[in-house]
Amino acid sequence: MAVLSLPRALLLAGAALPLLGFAQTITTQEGEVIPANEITVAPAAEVVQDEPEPAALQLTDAVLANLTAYQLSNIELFLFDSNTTSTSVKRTEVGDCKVYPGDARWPSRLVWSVFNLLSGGALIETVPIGAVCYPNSGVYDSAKCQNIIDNWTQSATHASDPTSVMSPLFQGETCMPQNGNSSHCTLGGFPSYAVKATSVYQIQLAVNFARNMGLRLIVKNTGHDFLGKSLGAGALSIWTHNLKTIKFKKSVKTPSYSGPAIELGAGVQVGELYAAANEFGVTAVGGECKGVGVAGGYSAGGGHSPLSSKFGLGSDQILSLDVVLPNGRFVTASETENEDLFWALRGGGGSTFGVVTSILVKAHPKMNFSGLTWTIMAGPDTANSNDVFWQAMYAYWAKFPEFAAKGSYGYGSIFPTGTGYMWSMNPWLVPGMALADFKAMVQPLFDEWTAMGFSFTPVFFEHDNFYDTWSTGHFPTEAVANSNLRTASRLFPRSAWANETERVAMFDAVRSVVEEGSALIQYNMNPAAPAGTPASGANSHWRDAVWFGIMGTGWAPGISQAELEAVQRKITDDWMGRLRPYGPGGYMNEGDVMEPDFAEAFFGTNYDRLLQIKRRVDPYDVFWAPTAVGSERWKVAGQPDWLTLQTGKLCKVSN
Ligand SMILES: Cc1cc2nc3c(=O)[nH]c(=O)nc-3n(C[C@H](O)[C@H](O)[C@H](O)COP(=O)(O)OP(=O)(O)OC[C@H]3O[C@@H](n4cnc5c(N)ncnc54)[C@H](O)[C@@H]3O)c2cc1C
Ligand SMILES: *[C@@H]1O[C@H](CO)[C@@H](O)[C@H](O)[C@H]1NC(C)=O
Ligand SMILES: *[C@@H]1O[C@H](CO)[C@@H](O)[C@H](O)[C@H]1NC(C)=O
Ligand SMILES: *[C@@H]1O[C@H](CO)[C@@H](O)[C@H](O)[C@H]1NC(C)=O
Ligand SMILES: *[C@@H]1O[C@H](CO)[C@@H](O)[C@H](O)[C@H]1NC(C)=O
Ligand SMILES: *[C@@H]1O[C@H](CO)[C@@H](O)[C@H](O)[C@H]1NC(C)=O
Ligand SMILES: CC(=O)N[C@H]1CO[C@H](CO)[C@@H](O)[C@@H]1O
Repeated sequence: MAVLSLPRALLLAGAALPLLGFAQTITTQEGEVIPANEITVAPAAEVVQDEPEPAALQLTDAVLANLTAYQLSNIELFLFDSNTTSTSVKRTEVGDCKVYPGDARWPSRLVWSVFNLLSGGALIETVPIGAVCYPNSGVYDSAKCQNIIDNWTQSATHASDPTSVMSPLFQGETCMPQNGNSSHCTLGGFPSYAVKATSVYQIQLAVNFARNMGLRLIVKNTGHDFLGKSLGAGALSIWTHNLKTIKFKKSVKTPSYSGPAIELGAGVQVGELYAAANEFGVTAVGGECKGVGVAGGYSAGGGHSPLSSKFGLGSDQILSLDVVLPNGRFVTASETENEDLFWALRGGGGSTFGVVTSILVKAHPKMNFSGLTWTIMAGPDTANSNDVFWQAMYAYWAKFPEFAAKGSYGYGSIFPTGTGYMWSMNPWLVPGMALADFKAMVQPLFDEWTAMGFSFTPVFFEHDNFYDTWSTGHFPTEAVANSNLRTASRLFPRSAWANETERVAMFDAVRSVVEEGSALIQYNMNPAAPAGTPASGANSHWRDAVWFGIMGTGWAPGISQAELEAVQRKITDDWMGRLRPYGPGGYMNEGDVMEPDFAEAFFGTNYDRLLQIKRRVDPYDVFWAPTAVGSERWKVAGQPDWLTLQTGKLCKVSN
């Protein structure tokens, strides 16, 4: 039999590329040379007994040894780091840039077709999400186009596409569906190919291939990232969205934890976790918007939550992680295995140390949630003058350390209306607090407000579980994918409240930024690590913060390059420049891609150790993302120094 001996059942239907099988061959045990195609070559996976998906199918030495023995053409491109010959390793070492489409060393279509065979048909050549709106794209479809335009602000539209992202700025706003009749569809910052990962072996293959060929490699889960980290021109992308395992474990014991836990595949989203936790009768930690990827960028970057004042950051929930390393090997990191990685992967940032395939997180008991919402208007023709609005805001800000200490999550947004402000609290809540206690906590502030003539109408709530608290209208609806918008953020430490003069100067600085047109999305919370949490690589600035503020602004389409530069510099240099003295930290997941000292702002005191670990596990920089640990060595070519888009070659920074 000329068929490789992997189970045929593993063959997946639907190869996405035309297979030019005749040029690719394998040699049978009888010495016959036959074409390599979906019939003769099974996916490069070994079934691992007792492992559930996605780890049930892994790329192993045994699989590669078989494929080598069968002399499958080009198999050396898929070997692990330890097995690569000097020539293939050299590919990574010689180039000044990652290999790019059009380069002599860019893989031929034949090579891509071998990859597709070995990955069970998981390779997808990129067609930008908006291409169906472009009459000359070859895939024009007016009904599909209309659907994408109608659903553009829904995160699911982008999460379910292999390459679409929710900050289109960083792909160059190319091939936007809304512009189908007036421009051409180009790839811009989109990757060239994506692997639709459903099993670990496909991720291992992609990592080995990218490393051996010197390709740019990216990881896209949902595409929520605000800094362009799930994009990259000329890249191979690993798309983790379909890794959807959710499993409840009644009792898990680690050196620091004993209790229930939930195992989450890399693609599980906040809404899916919350619904599952509700069914299991427990409370799980995630973000506020339903579409964010819990085990992806969210917990890799720390992850703040409505529950953070009680249970810490998203990354503090993690008991262990399964991860494909830059060398292609699949390992577990926990308190007792690969301890350095366990430390780094919890908060040290996505797309840096490997591809996380699943995480095991703590599950907390069900509890009551009390809180309130409001919408307050200020400005002419409203109940509040702008002066009283700011007076009221200062009174609220002044109590942040106190509210944080009581377990608050105060999540609000302030939008300039042109003549005044709209302040939505959505919501302010305290996990585990009874409504009477919550009302008592807020009363002194409300008394101050009443005395100053501030008009406000709180709407209180209490629920006996988190799912109802989250899903019954107290939180805003997730809306994404705005064009021409950029954000930045700051973490303000408790110590900034100690001196009243300095505290008021900080409030004045924030006020001045909002008065100049920035929105302010603010969070009052206490994201300290709860006692007993193992140390982690999460940004040290989180730990003493009581105020997290996201600011930023948009601009009109089609403005000149000089005007565009002015807006970008205003955000990074002027606005953030005013606030950095008070809040040196920023949040990497909701931060400024141009943050001047990103190592200090996004990682704090953990940067040096994170960098050491990065250099050890990824000496070739297989993984790179803007502002990620170790990213200083590379730069996207052709970008100005005031905004980095992902639309060019990734090249080494000359020194
Ligand atoms: C509407 C909205 C609401 C948000 N709400 C919150 C919130 O409440 N709390 C909060 O903390 N943050 C919030 N965020 C920010 C969010 O945490 C980040 O955007 C985060 O990066 C999203 O991760 P993702 O995996 O879903 O997105 P992606 O954009 O797909 O990935 C983000 C980064 O993580 C990397 N990555 C993804 N998966 C993996 C993996 N398996 N292994 C290795 N690297 C991986 C990617 O390469 C990329 O660098 C919000 C963002 C948006 C747009
Ligand atoms: C390798 O090939 C041998 C001989 O055909 C087969 O018995 C074995 O199961 C294969 N192993 C793997 C992991 O594919
Ligand atoms: C790769 O190296 C490992 C040891 O690190 C060895 O066991 C394995 O057989 C090698 N595989 C191939 C295909 O050479
Ligand atoms: C493009 O033009 C066609 C025909 O006029 C129209 O039906 C369609 O809605 C337009 N598409 C967009 C994205 O504006
Ligand atoms: C929990 O909230 C419910 C309302 O959903 C309320 O009836 C109940 O008394 C609360 N329990 C506690 C212990 O506060
Ligand atoms: C508070 O800060 C101001 C301005 O930096 C300074 O002049 C003053 O001495 C400080 N007050 C105290 C009590 O430290
Ligand atoms: C979730 C959502 O808004 N879906 C909408 C997508 O667009 C179609 C129209 O093209 C609507 O019918 C759906 O409701």
